[in-house]
Amino acid sequence: MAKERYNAESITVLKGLDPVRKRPGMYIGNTSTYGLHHIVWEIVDNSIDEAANKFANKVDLTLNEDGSVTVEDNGRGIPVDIHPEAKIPAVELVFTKLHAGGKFNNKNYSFAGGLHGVGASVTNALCEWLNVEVYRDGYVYREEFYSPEMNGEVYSGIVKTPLKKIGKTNKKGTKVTFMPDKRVFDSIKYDPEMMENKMRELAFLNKGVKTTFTNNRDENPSTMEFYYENGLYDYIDYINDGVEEAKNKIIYLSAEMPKLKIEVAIQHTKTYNEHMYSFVNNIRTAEGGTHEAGFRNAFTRFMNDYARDNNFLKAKDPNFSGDDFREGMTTVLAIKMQDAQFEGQTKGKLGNQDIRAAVESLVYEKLSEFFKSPKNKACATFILAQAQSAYKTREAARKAKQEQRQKNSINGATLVGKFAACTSKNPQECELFIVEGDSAGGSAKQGRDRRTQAVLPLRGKPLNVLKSNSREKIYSNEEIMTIIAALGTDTEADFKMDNLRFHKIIILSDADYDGYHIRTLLLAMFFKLMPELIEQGKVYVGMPPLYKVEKKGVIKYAFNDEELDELTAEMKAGAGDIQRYKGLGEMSKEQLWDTTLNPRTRILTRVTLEDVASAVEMLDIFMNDGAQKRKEYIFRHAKFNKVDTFMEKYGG
Ligand code: 28G
Repeated sequence: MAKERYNAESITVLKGLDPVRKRPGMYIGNTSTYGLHHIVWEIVDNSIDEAANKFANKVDLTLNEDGSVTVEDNGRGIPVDIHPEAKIPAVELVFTKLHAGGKFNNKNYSFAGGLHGVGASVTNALCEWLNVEVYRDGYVYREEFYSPEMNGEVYSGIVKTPLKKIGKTNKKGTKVTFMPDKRVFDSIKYDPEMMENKMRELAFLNKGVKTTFTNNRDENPSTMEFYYENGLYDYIDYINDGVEEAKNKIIYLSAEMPKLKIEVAIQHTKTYNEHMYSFVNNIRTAEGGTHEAGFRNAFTRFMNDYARDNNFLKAKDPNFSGDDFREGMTTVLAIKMQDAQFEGQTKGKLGNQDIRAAVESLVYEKLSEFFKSPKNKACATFILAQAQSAYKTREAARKAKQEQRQKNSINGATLVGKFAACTSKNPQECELFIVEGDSAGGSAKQGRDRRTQAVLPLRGKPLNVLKSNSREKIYSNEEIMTIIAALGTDTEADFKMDNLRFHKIIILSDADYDGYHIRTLLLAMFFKLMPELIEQGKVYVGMPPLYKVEKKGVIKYAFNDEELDELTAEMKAGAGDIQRYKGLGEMSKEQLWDTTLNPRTRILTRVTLEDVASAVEMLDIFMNDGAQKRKEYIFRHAKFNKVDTFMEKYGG
């Protein structure tokens, strides 16, 4: 990469910080936990950019006792010379002007973080105070900023003490300490575990860079150091550490072009799921995008070519599918590029179209090199054997499914009797209640709004799909086939969201252990066969009340013990006025309508992927299946998308 010397003229847009204070959400998403951490990563990213461009090899993050945060790197130090147009020190520009900085014309940096690219001034704008020290050319420079309130107005991030040479040093770099403003943020509670994970991740993604995380807010202060000589190679090793099944050799590839850097590590294990962790400019792209697509195309195409060249596939054999090659595959893909465009719901998807072909051709080329070596023949054989068995399983599943479908005549016979359809054919207004037990099913059928609410009673417990990897078994399970038939979407590779007959799928089970187990089994089934339904928020859990309180003809319901206490006090009711529901089956059709079915009064909880992850963990099999899967789940869900409350509450 070409490294031009910084020149202050590359700064073009200069704007004050008031807009940031007025509308923080526009710049950092929100002013709760997410936003609080965002302003920290904003600063850390600047250090990492300096390191990614090889000017620094150490980045430290510290939570201080007083709630302030310190970030330090050993880079060149932010320039302190006076900017010719702005007539203030360059470092002051960085912290007091919106959009000031080389990042936005990409002259000073070859690769810069995209999502966090709004700059250090945003952090300064949202702090009570911020101090920066620059170690450069043998001197220590210091400048202080603050956000005072004068005449009822907050002046954000203005200079408190102008830039001053305060001493000599032989070190170089930048140190920033800041106190997030309590007038802006809901709270100043950090998530140290997430910060630790992020610093570790940054070390994996930037090999040769040492990152540290120090927590001095804890009773027992601690420092963690992360350093990985082999980058993503070490990352894969870390991710697959707990896998007990056989593991293939790690494939490690890296390639560099003038405007694109690719690093990828791949490892297959004798497990079933695929895990892909992709990053662009150190930012996780959980929603994928063009770089992932390019990588997948390259991998599938190369492995099929290799299989043919080495007589693994005969002339008349069809190619393996991408899915065949991805069973048990873990990939970490990290690219660095200019002008990354992030899109998607959570800005976690790379949109740059030209990246697809670039990644595809580079990865194909590097795979060819890797597998040219006779040393890596066994590595290829492992993958091809795995693909072969995946292919066979898939074929068997397809056949079993087809046969079963004919037997079941998916939309017809078996659905009648058990399943009570609704009369509306408009999925936008239709709801499916999956109800535990025939008696509750009966009340629900009678109590529902027949036009929009369909009811499917479950007799037994649905099969634990996580325990059984046999598609034959899954697709001959009566409960599961009935649900699939009712939904209309088909499953797995054949899944079609467009055919979904209900915009809400509501699980109604009792508030006891069996009910909880049934709910968990259903969630596991949705997760394995139709994860899109959960991803797109179509699955809900209904909440039946636990108690009925009846006094002088007035009936009220309580959903938990606290509510019961409130109700009995309010209604001056005694023990004799309280009925505890042992199950949905005990409710009359009217009661069921009032408490659980009626969209105006019921309580629904939308199921998230995190719910499923934690529910699924509870299943015995999951425990048996080893610590690795748990670890993968926690890794995948807790790290990047941590939610405080697992269930998002919806009021009807
Ligand atoms: C410690 C916490 C956060 C940084 C640098 C190094 C340079 C730099 C940073 O310049 C261009 C200059 C001022 C706007 C670049 C030093 C070239 C030569 C740098 C950091 C444009 C960026 N010498 N280290 N910025 N700016 N570390 N760590 O912020 O005018 S930011």
